[in-house]
Amino acid sequence: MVNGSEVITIERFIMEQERLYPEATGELSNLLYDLCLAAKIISRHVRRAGLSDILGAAGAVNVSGDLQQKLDLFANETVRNSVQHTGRVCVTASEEDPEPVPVPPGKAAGKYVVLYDPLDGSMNIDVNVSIGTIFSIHKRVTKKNGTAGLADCLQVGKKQIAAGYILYGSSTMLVYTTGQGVHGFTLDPTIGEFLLSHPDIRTPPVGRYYSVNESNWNRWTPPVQRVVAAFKNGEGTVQPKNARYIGSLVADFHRNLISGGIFLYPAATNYPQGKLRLLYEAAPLAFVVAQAGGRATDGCRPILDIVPASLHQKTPLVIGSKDDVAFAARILSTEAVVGAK
Ligand code: P6P
Repeated sequence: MVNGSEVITIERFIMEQERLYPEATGELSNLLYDLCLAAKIISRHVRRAGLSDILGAAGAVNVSGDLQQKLDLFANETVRNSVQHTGRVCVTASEEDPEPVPVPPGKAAGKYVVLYDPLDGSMNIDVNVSIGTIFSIHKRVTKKNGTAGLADCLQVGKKQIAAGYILYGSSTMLVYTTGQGVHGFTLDPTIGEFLLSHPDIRTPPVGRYYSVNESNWNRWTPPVQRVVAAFKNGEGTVQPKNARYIGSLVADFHRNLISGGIFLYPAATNYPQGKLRLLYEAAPLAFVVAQAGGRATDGCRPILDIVPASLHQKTPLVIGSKDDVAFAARILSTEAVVGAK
């Protein structure tokens, strides 16, 4: 119950948001519902992962070299099947597919593009740690009578129409933005509805937590080491923070979004471009965090300003409470320039 008085379903909330735009056709609203359906289906299977033959590795790796899990592939197909038959989408692209997937011949191609990570953190599935789905929605840029493809996917983050994630945690939550704030919905499995539980999420300017895999310490540059040490021990006006790192981006991001915190996956000698993907991990979360009052950079540049050159392009990521991200950028920008001389 929200405010102890009424239940607001995601359907009602999306409709009320749509009414703010008289020119809205309802296609984006319906696309968001399609993603809700995918979220419910994936959630059902994630919740039963230990009871059905859907655990474990699928025996292949994706284009980024990540070992694909059976649930990865199930989630990948579920999202695509939920959006590609509706005439609202022209092309999808996923972490699990090497190339963009246009809607099948004979199917109406709509004006939206869906980029997604179907099940981020999937190595945590077998040990029952929270995992998530991340999605990014753009408008088609190629001509309607052509075939949609890569050009429709390689769009700068600040042009996103909507973005969000589903967190399969202690409860299943869907959090999204269309540029009008960030709103969180919790799935009530007894009625199969996402109910508004976190209206207008705002993230504190200074975080309680810092989230980073410190086993990479010796693989980082000295400026990165200084930033992490500052969050650990304090530096100047930066107070020491609690360390929290689950190793599942959506779970770490969501905790920090609600409580305040900073997540870092910097470049390292083993990940010279960073580990996380720009188009369907960093950019959608950067849109969400910006709408909640936070920030996201690659250490120096705003994530939302980075023009992608390839579909599975990786980027270093520093994301969360705006003052903490700004502190990191001051050090990483200055010392990066010094280092470059
Ligand atoms: P590491 C999961 O594999 C993932 O893509 C993100 O969900 C997570 O934040 C990161 O990688 C964890 O990487 O190198 O710390 O195990």
